[in-house]
Amino acid sequence: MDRSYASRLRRILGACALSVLTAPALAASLPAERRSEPVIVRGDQVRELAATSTREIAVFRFDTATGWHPVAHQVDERRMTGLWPGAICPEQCEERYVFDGDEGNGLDADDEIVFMASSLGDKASERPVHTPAGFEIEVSIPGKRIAGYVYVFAMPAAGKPAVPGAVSYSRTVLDPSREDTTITTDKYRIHFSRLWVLDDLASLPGAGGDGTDLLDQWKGRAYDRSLRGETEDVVGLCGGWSNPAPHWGRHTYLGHIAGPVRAIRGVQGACSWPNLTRYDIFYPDMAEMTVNLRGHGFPPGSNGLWMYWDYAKAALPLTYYNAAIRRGTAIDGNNDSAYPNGDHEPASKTGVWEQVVGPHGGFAFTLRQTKVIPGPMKLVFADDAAFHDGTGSDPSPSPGVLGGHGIHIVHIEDTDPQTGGRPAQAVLRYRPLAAGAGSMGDRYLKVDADPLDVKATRF
Ligand SMILES: [Ca+2]
Ligand SMILES: [Ca+2]
Ligand SMILES: [Ca+2]
Ligand SMILES: [Ca+2]
Repeated sequence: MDRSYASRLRRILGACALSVLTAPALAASLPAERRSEPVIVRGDQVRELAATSTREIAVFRFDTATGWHPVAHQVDERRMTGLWPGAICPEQCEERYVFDGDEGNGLDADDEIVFMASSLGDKASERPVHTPAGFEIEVSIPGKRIAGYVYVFAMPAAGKPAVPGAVSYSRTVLDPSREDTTITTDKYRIHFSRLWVLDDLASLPGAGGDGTDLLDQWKGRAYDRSLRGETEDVVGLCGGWSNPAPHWGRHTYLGHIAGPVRAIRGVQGACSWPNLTRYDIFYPDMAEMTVNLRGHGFPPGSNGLWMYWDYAKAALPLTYYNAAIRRGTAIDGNNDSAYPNGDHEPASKTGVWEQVVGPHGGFAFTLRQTKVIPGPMKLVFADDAAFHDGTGSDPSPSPGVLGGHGIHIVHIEDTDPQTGGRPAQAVLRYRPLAAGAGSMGDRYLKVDADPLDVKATRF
């Protein structure tokens, strides 16, 4: 595309730039839990744009009253990547985000154009003047007639209007095992102090919280919840600080992407599971952790794996809810006789929700098995200030567990393709809640299990 086209387009669109933050009418009629959903258009849905530079992909919405408006979006490239040296694709590979800049082939089949459902606008009848053919993206709630639209065109990067970002990702490496990484949107704040250690979780005023750190630390365990097991502190080093166990030692920060609508962080390896990958994606209203479980089995009797959240004493009072305890149980460091320390309901293969909320705000959690985990999984809970699980610092001076909720994979078959296993995948989403929020878990789980339909047609 030539320069005169770029300048014409800038003139046409320039007047719209100020209205970027105005909520479009149709998106406003979506339920709140739908407005905060990401919409992902894969490259193979817009084939005629193949090989277009990702910088030249532009997304607009049309408003019947006010015309065309640019939409905050980003294009994240992905490529098939071997899980270990010499791996043969596709069985021994995964579609991985390109963290090192440019894939070098423009938009291709597995790349993702992403924007938020809150950006959806009206249906347009014709393209903006001078704009070559692109795509109409129709987004609808499954089973409902309501639909919203955006339009994707190729245009010179110089002609694209700037749209402010909504996610900040800042990472400083302190030493080989420690980092100082903060993710902030106007709705929440998250902090990582190690590859696997998430130790700050706050609902911010944009979501109706007050910014208090609700969390002591997220806990990830193998074999035992106590220090006898491997903890999230050392999972990136396997065998402890002095024994990085080179044959197990592929624990790698794959990199990150920080764009206007999402930040993505990739990690590979967790102790004796070098082929596991974890991707954390941070959207303006929601964080999403995808774990591709690939590792040796944990046989019956091995005690399996745990992942749970442990809260901060300074954030109390908090109340914990799930589908089995809808009235909630107080998090106060004393086990509720009706919901004692240990394993509880089996975690449904189709998805579970949990929620923690108090006067400082809270979070709703959903967990789905997107590739079924070959082994029994239960909800686990511990609200026991005297139960020492070995990591974290709260309640001080002797760290116990406050409202520790999450999952226990009691045992699991081999999931490592390097040894013939079939990989499993779990997706955890967590969303900030307002102080004193009512139960949102059911609604969010429905949204996650039944995402928006995305249809692309030539326009
Ligand atoms: Ca690609
Ligand atoms: Ca590409
Ligand atoms: Ca903390
Ligand atoms: Ca604790």
